Amino acid sequence: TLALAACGSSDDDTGSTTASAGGGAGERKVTLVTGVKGDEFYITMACGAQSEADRLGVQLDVQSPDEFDPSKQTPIVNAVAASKPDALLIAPTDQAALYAPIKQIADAGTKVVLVDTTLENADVAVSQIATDNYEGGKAAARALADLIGGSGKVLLLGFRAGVSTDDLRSRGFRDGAEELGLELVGTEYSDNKPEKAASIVKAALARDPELKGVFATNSFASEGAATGLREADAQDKVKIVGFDAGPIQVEQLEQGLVQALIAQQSAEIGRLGVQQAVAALDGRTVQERIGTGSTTITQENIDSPESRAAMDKR
Ligand code: T6T
Repeated sequence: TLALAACGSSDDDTGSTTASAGGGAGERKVTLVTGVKGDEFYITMACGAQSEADRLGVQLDVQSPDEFDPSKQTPIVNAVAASKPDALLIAPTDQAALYAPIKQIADAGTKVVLVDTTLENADVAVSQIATDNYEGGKAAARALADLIGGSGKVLLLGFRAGVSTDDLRSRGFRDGAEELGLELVGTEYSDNKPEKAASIVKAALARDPELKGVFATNSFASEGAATGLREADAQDKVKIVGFDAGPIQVEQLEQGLVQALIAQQSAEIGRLGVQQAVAALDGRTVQERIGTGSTTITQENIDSPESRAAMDKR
């Protein structure tokens, strides 16, 4: 499968050659629906899911919308429902809008595991696995406070309101900023587009030349924020803390365009998702909620084994 082709060498030595190596008609089918195509966080998450699927002998199919948008993800969920997989792993792109389509597939007997993002009402899922995003947002506030010397004006740059990860990271950041005495000048959304993130940051800086820091809540927001500051020639004045550690972000950290990254355990979320789905299918005990941690990566610890392991793969 595509997902496996992108997964690098870590599990190549198992000799596994995708689902076709598995059993015949009786083999269980698991579908993973990610938030968006081409996003290294989800690519890495899918690799973790694939290695666990190989280990447990289940078939994994990965599907991704072209944009991070509930109106693009919903038809995919509906098409997956028609194929009646045994289990669905999904990262809902909206806390409310994806409820009905996911409920429909759950009611038809597919076991649902929410990975990365969640729903306002998660009663349709047997398990939810996600980074502790609220804590991640607080960690971002601490990192930014350190970088700007403890006080000053900061901008919160989200990617999409109504997505659980963004909402929780933002809440954690706001609470952390308040506790630490940072002055939040505003919250804006980049629609998961680096270009939009870049122009938001340039406009914010033009409005407020005193701006000292930006927290960008995901990889695309962070990538664009860094580009925007470089274009405004303001990379020395304004510090950026970004969520995620994709290849472009790591490069920007190395170049000093971004000062800290809050990295997730992307592959682990995928691995645990398949593990919990198979436990549910086997009638074994399932963990309703699993929180995974985050790692703050800076130039200082960028080469540590822990930081390297937390980076997403292309
Ligand atoms: O930050 C991740 C993910 O956790 C979030 O839900 C959506 O954006 C990413 O995929 C990064 O691009």
